[in-house]
Amino acid sequence: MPFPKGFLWGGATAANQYEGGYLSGGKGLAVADTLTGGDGIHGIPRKFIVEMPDGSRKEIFGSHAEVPGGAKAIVDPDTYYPSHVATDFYHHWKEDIALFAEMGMKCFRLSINWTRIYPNGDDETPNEEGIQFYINIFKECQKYGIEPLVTIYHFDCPLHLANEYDGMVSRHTVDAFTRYARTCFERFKGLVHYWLTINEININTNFMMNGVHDHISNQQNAEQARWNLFICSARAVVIGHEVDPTNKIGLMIAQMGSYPYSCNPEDVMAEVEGARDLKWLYGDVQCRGYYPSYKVKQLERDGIVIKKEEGDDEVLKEGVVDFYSFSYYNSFPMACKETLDREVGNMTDGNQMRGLKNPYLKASEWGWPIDPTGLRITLNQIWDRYQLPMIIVENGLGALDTVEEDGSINDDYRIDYMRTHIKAMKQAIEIDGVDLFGYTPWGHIDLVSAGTGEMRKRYGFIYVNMDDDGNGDLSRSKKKSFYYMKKVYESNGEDIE
Ligand code: BGP
Repeated sequence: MPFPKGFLWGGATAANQYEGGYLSGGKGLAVADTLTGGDGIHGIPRKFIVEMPDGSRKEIFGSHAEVPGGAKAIVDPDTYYPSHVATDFYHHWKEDIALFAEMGMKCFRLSINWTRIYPNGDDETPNEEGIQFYINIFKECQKYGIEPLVTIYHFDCPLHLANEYDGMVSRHTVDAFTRYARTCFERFKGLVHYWLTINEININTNFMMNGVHDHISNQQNAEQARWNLFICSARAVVIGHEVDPTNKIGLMIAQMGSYPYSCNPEDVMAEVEGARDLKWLYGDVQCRGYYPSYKVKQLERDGIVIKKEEGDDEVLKEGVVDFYSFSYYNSFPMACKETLDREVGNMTDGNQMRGLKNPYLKASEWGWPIDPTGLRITLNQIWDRYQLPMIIVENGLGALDTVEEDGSINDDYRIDYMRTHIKAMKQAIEIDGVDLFGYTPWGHIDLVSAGTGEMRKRYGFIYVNMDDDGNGDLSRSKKKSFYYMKKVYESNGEDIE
């Protein structure tokens, strides 16, 4: 039996894309509440509407776009924001958790909405209604024997901290996060045992995720925010262990697979350097507790001096994680400048970034390369580097679904995607001996896309009737993949055909 007993089969969501109820129950505004929808297939990006220091208004396109210093993102009353209702877990949590149990889920990954607990991010006391909302959810999970896996911070920087404090650039935000994390550990003690500190910490130093202004033009800002994020994560680990030593606390990285574009040594070296910047740095720091030599050297070369506070280096050491979690959707070839200049027209999309096309791979409707073997390679690379238990906390296919006249949704393309990726996991356990303890595919119930703000880019095994313009009664129905996943989960991964 390749999958160990007690393997955490599940599904994954994030509050800013799933919960809705954006001002209900005392919740405050997050940056995510100021991002409009886009159209990924036709290349129309999401946008922010901001107020500039001189009082003028500006539209800023692209979820990773640079927001200039002093600009404040706003909610415009005449604009539609998909996250405000999202797929309304806020009002459907009981029904949804019952469906998760029916699908055989053993684990439910969700994130706590920082602004539901602290509406401005830095309030003195937490919002009790927000805390109760999550307690109810965890108790409901308990009823079905579903283990919650909680991300403390998933792309929902409080708007107040972004607009007034430049988000994660500021120590004020780090301290506010620390208080927030402590509240989560203390108030949800005994109900939650598995935690992730910061979602996709490796793609996080921008306005959308962290309220950082000028993150492209001001490298000092970006590097300071990166350091501050590491401090936040490490402090959370330390506090989580102090509050309950049985807590298991992990990092979370967008683990893009990467290959050298060719056997040209220059392409190979480009991959070594590119992969360090993109992903390994974040594991190296959070698993080992210090900045690796290649990062120290780069900062020296670039003349960046990070502002540290007393105790920072120690907390980084103490706050190393218990396990390694990651999202995996696609891989990209990496290449040296000469190759890149030659191949410049040969790019495609992927999770949170674009990259060179790989001629050996097919792609999703959104252009994301599909690479199950890359998942096996990735599991091996992480295991070789850190020897820590691993869990895949996001993976899946964003696709256009068709509802047939009889209401059925025959998503065989999604089933194929799941089957090939689960097979790769199976091989990594059975043949390579990696320590993998769970799998929570992304958006197992339809939710709003982070990259494009679309609803029609669906990942779910459970369909939610809601479209890109906010039309739909939010009713839930089971896709063909629901039954496939149920079979896989109930057989503990034995039956994947
Ligand atoms: C990851 C995020 C998720 C999720 C997923 C799918 O980067 O952690 O929040 O959204 O990607 O991406 P998208 O929604 O852009 O299709």
